[in-house]
Amino acid sequence: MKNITKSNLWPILLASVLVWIKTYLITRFTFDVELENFMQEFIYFISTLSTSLVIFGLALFSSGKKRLHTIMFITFIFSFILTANTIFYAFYDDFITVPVLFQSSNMADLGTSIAELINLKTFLGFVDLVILAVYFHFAKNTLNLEPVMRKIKSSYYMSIVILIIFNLGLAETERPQLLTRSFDRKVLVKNIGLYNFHIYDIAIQSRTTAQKALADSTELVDIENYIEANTKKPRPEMQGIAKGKNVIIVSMESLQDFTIGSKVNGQEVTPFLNQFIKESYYFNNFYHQTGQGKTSDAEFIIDNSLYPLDRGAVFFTHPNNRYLATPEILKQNGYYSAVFHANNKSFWNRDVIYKTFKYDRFFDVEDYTVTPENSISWGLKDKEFFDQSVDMLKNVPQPFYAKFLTLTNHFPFLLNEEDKTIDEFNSGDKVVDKYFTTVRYLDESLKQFVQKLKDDGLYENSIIVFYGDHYGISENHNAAMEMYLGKPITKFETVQLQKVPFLIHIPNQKKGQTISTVSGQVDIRPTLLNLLGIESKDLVQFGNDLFAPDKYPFTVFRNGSFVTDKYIYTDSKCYDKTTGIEIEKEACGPYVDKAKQELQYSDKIIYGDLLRFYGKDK
Ligand code: GP9
Ligand code: MN
Repeated sequence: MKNITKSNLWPILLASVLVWIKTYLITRFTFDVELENFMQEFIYFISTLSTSLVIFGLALFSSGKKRLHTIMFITFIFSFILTANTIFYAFYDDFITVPVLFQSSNMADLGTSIAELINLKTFLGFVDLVILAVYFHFAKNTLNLEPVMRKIKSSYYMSIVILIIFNLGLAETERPQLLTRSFDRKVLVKNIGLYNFHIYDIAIQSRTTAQKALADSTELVDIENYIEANTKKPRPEMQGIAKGKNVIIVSMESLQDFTIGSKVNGQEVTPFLNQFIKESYYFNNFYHQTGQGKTSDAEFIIDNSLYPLDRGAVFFTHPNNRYLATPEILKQNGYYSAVFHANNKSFWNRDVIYKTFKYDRFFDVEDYTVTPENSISWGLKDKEFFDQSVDMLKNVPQPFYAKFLTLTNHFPFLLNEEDKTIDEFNSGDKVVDKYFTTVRYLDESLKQFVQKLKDDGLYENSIIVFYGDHYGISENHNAAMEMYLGKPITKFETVQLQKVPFLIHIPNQKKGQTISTVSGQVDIRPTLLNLLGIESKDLVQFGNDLFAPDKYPFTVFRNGSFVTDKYIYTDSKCYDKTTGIEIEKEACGPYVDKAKQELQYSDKIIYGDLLRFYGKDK
């Protein structure tokens, strides 16, 4: 031990450890990263060590006084980043991201209160800088500042690589798909540490910026021509039938269409929806089109009629693009828009992208009364959620566009005994068995919701839209699903299982209609805008009005699979839709290209931020 201070690595190791421990202590007590068990605490504890070692390692390449200056400089940068984040966090309850640095209005907000936020504690962020300065000053003549041998440098970095792999491995087991499904910045910081989070953030940013920089307005012209050629005329008798009405749109968490009309142990799974469908327009060939962004992808598709991205969640990767989302279009027509969701506002980066979409108000978890009694699993129970939401909705200016995101029917489908009103299924697969009980709970909550809208006088003037956001039961549960459905789940069936319920209810509609057009989430926006009588033919959107008499029977999934009235294409195989039998690929041929084309166009819009040219390109 006595020799370590004689080693030429000593100043570097000392500075790394100081930054590491300082960061751990300060962030642990300023950021509200909820660490639930020892493993999470351990991951969080070690997360900063590798970063500080990597960066301070730069000092290996200098010697003498220069090495000390490099170390001091790096310590200053770390201290600055840490302190900036603690100040920012105190105000925004969030971490700094690259786009935030360019949001001048946010910064202005911060500017006014920055003085109040700075206190003595703020300077703790610089404590190691002071320690090092004093120590280096008095010990400079005894420190070993000789050049470091190449061999030592490589083993130094090799050990860090091992440490990083160890850290990421632990984080991945604790939080699978951390980096690909990173929605909550707190979750990221909790698992990879503050500084690595910034590196990750910069990497995402530079990828975005590069693609955007190369884009030009002619690309949008091609896409607009494609869309124009594919847009069908709306049905005149449907156009404007809901003019001036409020829109209430509900995301039904993980609800798949196979539950509609189905039973467990002789008990109906969705009695309310089965009834409501009879009084609504119900689309029974409607598919979700989400990717890794799950609920947020569904929201993205519905508000923009664009496809989500092939990887990652667009809410997270491109929240600051120019979009022309439904709230913005409706705002131009006198509407107020709001989202109701009793979850942390930064989940899926919603707080940021909702501003981009021009939502006027986001009622997040802070707006609700959440207690251990009224919540389960992911949070506030849906019945409570709707109850509290409608009370708030009463004060929202009309006409409004209000979106409600439910939560209880989310994997792992937990429910208190007293909320279970039907039996579980009996496949032995817990997930599938419980799913039916939470679906039933969701169904009951929707019933109460509609009733409360009626009781509170909001029903008469509102159209009600329900959609399933994405699948609830993944392919990992095929065996149990085969037992339930009584048939083998082939690739063909898997595609059919991506159907989610979608229905539109016009107030006082008594007679429903089941419409079997092949359709998907991209079609919701054009359909809605036409019902509201809002001009939409020039919009850049891939969906089509589902009431249009000659709607093209074609729905593309995010992975390139698609469904038409005659065929299903998946896993590079073409199936006859009526028999489910694989047929020669040529039959699907022309659609394969169209599917690709459409997805590529949509990706180009997002990666190239092409809508910033909208309206200026002609
Ligand atoms: C949480 C809710 C569920 O806010 O959106 O997310 P999911 O995992 O379904 O995307
Ligand atoms: Mn969801």
